[in-house]
This record gives sequence, C-alpha cells and structure tokens, in this order.
Amino acid sequence: MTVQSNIDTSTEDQMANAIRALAMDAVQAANSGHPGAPMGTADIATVLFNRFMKIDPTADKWADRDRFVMSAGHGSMLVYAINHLLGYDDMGMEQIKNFRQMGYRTAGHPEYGHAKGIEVTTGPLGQGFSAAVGMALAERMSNARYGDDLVDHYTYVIAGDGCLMEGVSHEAIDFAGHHGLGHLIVMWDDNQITIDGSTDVSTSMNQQMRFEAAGWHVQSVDGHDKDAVAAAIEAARKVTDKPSMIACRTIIGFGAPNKQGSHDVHGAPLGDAEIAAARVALDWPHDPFTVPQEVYDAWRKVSARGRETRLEWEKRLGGHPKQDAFETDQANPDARALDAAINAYKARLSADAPKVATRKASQMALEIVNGTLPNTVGGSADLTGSNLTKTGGMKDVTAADFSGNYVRYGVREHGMAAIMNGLVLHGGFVPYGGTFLMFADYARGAIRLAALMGVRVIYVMTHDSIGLGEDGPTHQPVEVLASYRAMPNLWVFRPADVVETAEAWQAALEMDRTPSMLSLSRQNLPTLRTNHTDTNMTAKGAYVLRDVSGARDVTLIATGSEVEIAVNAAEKLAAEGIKAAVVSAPCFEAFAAQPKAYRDTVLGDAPRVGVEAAVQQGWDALLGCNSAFVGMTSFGASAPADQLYEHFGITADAVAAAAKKLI
Ligand SMILES: Cc1ncc(C[n+]2csc(CCOP(=O)(O)OP(=O)(O)O)c2C)c(N)n1
Ligand SMILES: [Mg+2]
Repeated sequence: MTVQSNIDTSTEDQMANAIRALAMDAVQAANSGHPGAPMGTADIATVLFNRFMKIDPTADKWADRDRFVMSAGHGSMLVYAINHLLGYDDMGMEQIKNFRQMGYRTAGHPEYGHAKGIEVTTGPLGQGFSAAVGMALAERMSNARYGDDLVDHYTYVIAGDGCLMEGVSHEAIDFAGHHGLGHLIVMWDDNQITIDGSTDVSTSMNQQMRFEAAGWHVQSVDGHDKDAVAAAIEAARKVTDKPSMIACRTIIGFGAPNKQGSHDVHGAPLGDAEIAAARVALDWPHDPFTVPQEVYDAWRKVSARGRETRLEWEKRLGGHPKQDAFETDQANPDARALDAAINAYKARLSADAPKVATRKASQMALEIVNGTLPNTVGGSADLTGSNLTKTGGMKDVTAADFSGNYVRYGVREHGMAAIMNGLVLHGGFVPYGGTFLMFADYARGAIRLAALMGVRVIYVMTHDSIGLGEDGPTHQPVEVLASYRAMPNLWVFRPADVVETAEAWQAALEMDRTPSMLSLSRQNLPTLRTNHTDTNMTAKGAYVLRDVSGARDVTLIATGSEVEIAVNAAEKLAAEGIKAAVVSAPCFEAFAAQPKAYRDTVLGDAPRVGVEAAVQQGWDALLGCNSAFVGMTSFGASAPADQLYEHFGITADAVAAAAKKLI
C-alpha cells in the first residue's frame, strides 16, 4: 500500500529542494556542518516521507509510527529540515537558523531527546544503522505479541558509506538477515565519497553482494530518480521475510553546481558564491530560511495523513482485548510489584545465605524479575551458559517465531549493545544482555550512546576480575571498571553477594534514564548480608556492612568479590584489637549522588583502605588522603583464582597489613 500525498514531480522536487536550501543555508550560518549528505539524500528522503512514512508530528511517541533513522548523523540538517517542514512544534525556523548553537535543539549531530522525531542519537557511524536493526526486531517482537492491528510499522534507515564500513554494521547486517527482519528498509547513500575523497582509496567492497550474502533483499537504483526510489521502497515493503537494502546511487551535495560530487561538500559550508549558484541550479529563488507556503503545504499533507492514520489506530487500541497489556509494556516497569517481589526474595536469601557466584545470583534475581515484569528481553553474545542470562520459561526469538523473549545475539558484543539501544528506543521492552566484562570494550561505542541518550539498557557483565582464573589475562578485566565508571550516566554495579545482586537488578530496573552495567563474579561468594532489610542498600552506592563499637581505627572499603576479603581482614585486625569497619561500595555513581552527610557517615574520618581486584583509578573520591589501595597494577595471569589473589597480593593479610601501616 503506497500512500502518496504529492506525487507530482515538480512538487516533490520543490519539497526536496527545501531540504537542500535549509541545509546549505544553516551550515553557512553556523559556519560549520555537513551540507553534502542532506543535499545528496534529499530526493530519497522526500520520496520516503511523501509517499510512505507513517508519522504524526502531533504525537511523536505514537507506538505504531514508522521509525526513520538518519544513520549518517553528520547529515543532521536533513532531519532538522524535514522535521521543520513537517511542522514539529519544537522545530521552528529559529532552530534551523541557530543550527549547532548553544541552547538550541539543532545540535551538530541529531541527539535523542533534544527534539521530537529524533529516534536515536547518531553521528558515531554505524550506530544508527545497528540500533535500527534493534528497532526492527522490536517491531516484529511486538507484532508477534499484539498482532497487525496494533503493531505494523517499518524502520527506514539512510546509511552512508561510513556506516557500512564500520565493523558494527557487519554484526548488525548478519543479525538482521538471520532474523529475517522484514520491516527494515535501509537506503544506502551510495555517493562513493567519504572525507578522504573517493571510496576507491579505501574499499573495494561489493555492498550488494555483502548484504545478499547475509540474507537481505537487495536493489540498486538511481537515488535522484524519485519514481525509481519509490518503486524500490514499494518492492522492499512487499518482502516480508527479509530486511531490504536499496543501494541509491547519489551525488553528494546535489545541486551545488561546482562542488557536488566531491568530498569538498562533505563537511564544510559551500560559501556564498556556491550557494548563490545552487539557488540558480535548483531553481530555488527564495531568500535564505524562506520556504514558500505551497511547499510547507505539501509537507504538511504528510503530517495530516499520519495524523489520520494515528487516530484510526487509537480507535483500534481503545477496547482492544490486549489494550491493557500493550499499554503496560509501553510504560515504565511496575516498581511496586518489583519491590514486593525483590523484598520477599531478599528475605529468603538472608535466611538461607547461599554461597554462589554473583553471576549465578544474577540469574536467581532474574528469575524473580522475569517472573514479575512481562517485557524484559534477555540475551547474550554467545555466552548464555556463562553469563547465566536465561531463566526458566524464556523462549528464543527466531525468524520463524518472534513471540519469545530471549535473543541469541551471536558473537557480536557491539551489535548486541547497539541492537539493545534499538529495542529500548522502540519502546515496549526492557532489554538486558550479557558478555564477559572484558569484552564490554568491544561494545563501548553503543554503550556510550546508551549513556548519552539516557536509556534503560542493562549489561550483564560476568567474569569480572582475575577471579575468573585460568582463562588468563586476555579475559581478566583490570582497567575496565575504572573506564566505565568514568563514563557519565552509566551506573556500574559490582555487588558482593546474592542480596546485593538482587538489589542491583532492582536499582537498575527502576532507573529509566540511565543504563546500568552489572559486574559479576565467576567465583562463588558467601552471603554477607544475613540481616534482612527492605531498604535497597546497593542503591545507596555504599554503606557500612560491618560496623565497630565506638570510634573506628580504620575503614576498609571494598566492592564485589573483594568485600569478603575486607571482612576477613577486619576480623584479623579485630583479633589484634584494631577496630576496622567494612564498607561495601557496590556503585560509586549511586554513592556520589547521596547527600554529603550520608557519605561522610559511611566513610568516617579514620584512615581508609580500598580493596578491589582492579586498578586504583577512580577510587580517589572514596579514599581521601590518609589511605591505601590493595588491587591490581598490571595485567593478570593464567592460574587458579585463589593462587592469583595470592600472587597479586589481594588477600586479607595484605589488607590488614596496609591498614596497620596507616594507623
Ligand atoms: C565512528 C566514526 N568514525 C569517524 C567519524 C568521522 N566521520 C564523520 S563523516 C565521515 C565520513 C563518512 O562518509 P559517508 O558516510 O560516506 O558520508 P558522506 O561523506 O557521503 O556524507 C567520517 C569519517 C564518525 N562520525 N564516526
Ligand atoms: Mg559517502
């Protein structure tokens, strides 16, 4: 079903030229930015929006809207121009005139949450494309649950040469092909230009064959022939069991007569003379930042069409037998139900005091979580049995059956993190996914975007130190915790036992604007929290686990598997009459967010010893001046875990000795 609003070619030409003019004028005014991609893809985007897109700018979060992702995020002016022309109420002309300026929504690259109609932050090439795969997966999964009546939309992507060169695209292409994501349509801006010049200088890839090899439906068209682009999109929409790639041969900077086709238009203002020449070449005689009413009218027809479709959809939703379930999935997780379930579970744990690895504790907590929340989506990058991310009753999501809730991401950490971004951005799901903590670095690009966008994705990172033992230093994170603690708006939880692990899950699930990373042990750890409290102590970031009577001589601060060591050290010190309090610090970010009075009470004014089987960097705020740190200063080694702790001097004796030196 093609929905054509203005198929008269001259109208569509004007609609596309409006994008081009706004892009070149805004970049010129900002004296920075990228005119080439928006000018080159204006025809593709105009055809897509004018003839196909199902969106309503007055209801930008409408669940069944089509998603549009400008993966070539440097072409941000394409998005801003379109959203302005469509009439989004937060994208007035003053936003376009102040492209890239402080306090405006029109940031250098499109940023999720800055303006309506931006589905995902793009700019780091390949991320938008890969997140779009997650959106298209979410669409099929949601469709399997709720049917065509409620969920039947497409995810459209414009991706550049750069997006397809980035490694993460390989992971996403393979995943999308394997899962037969039929409602994903990628338009490749095949302009044969990147920053360094012709793509000839760095690639010989036959992209069509590459996508075909991964199971995609592939077409090639002239990206400036609007009817050809429309016919290709039409054909792509009919292929329901494969994702589609349309190679659109385009000219970068189309319309700038002397500069188009060259890398000179990629990322620099065209200059006044070339802009004047482009106005002539495009037959666009209007002043800068001026769009004739009839062109606005043409674009607004797209919005009006979407609005009608949205109202029909809302009628279908009202009174639909699955309305409540659908709306529950779209909303934040039910914190009351979660609190009740976790508290009952914590009480049992404190009584039973099992000795299990925190990765196992995570699976035990997930049994409760997945039994309580209907829309968690688990997964692992091929380490399900190690990460323990699958719980009883979870079903694999497959190309043949999307009704499951467990995703086999394959050995694709970066793809997994990017796809999880897409799942959460689409709405309807709470994604979590696992790998070894060491390989979080493979996923860093997508994790950073989750933190920047402020979306709830939960990373289940197991085997979190030398405590993993024999696999050796390639697998033993040393600097990883510090590097993720350095990332703004990512909360790193390193729980010490089963109870803290349950609390970490509870805290992570209850934050809707912050992704969380759970750092979990391979080795077994005793239950330290044997006195039950409903209070989520882990959500406080750090707390006194073992206090002393009277004044402290020293405070031992530890995280995760090293809290047990700190407790043992405190006992050794007690035997010598030294009063050592033990602070468990499962989440530095949460602790930093506590009132100063609370932090001062926890940390006390006695000397402090920090203990963590990782580098010291990042511990300063907890340690203060009169302090010591027992941890790692080098890579690990391959040996049984207990021998490694001895070898690297992370033992109760070493902690006690460090404490005695300070007092
Ligand atoms: C991960 C990443 N690496 C590098 C860059 C810097 N960069 C921005 S655009 C670009 C070239 C992109 O070429 P292409 O996608 O073909 O865009 P076009 O020049 O055709 O607009 C590069 C290297 C980036 N934004 N993201
Ligand atoms: Mg290019």
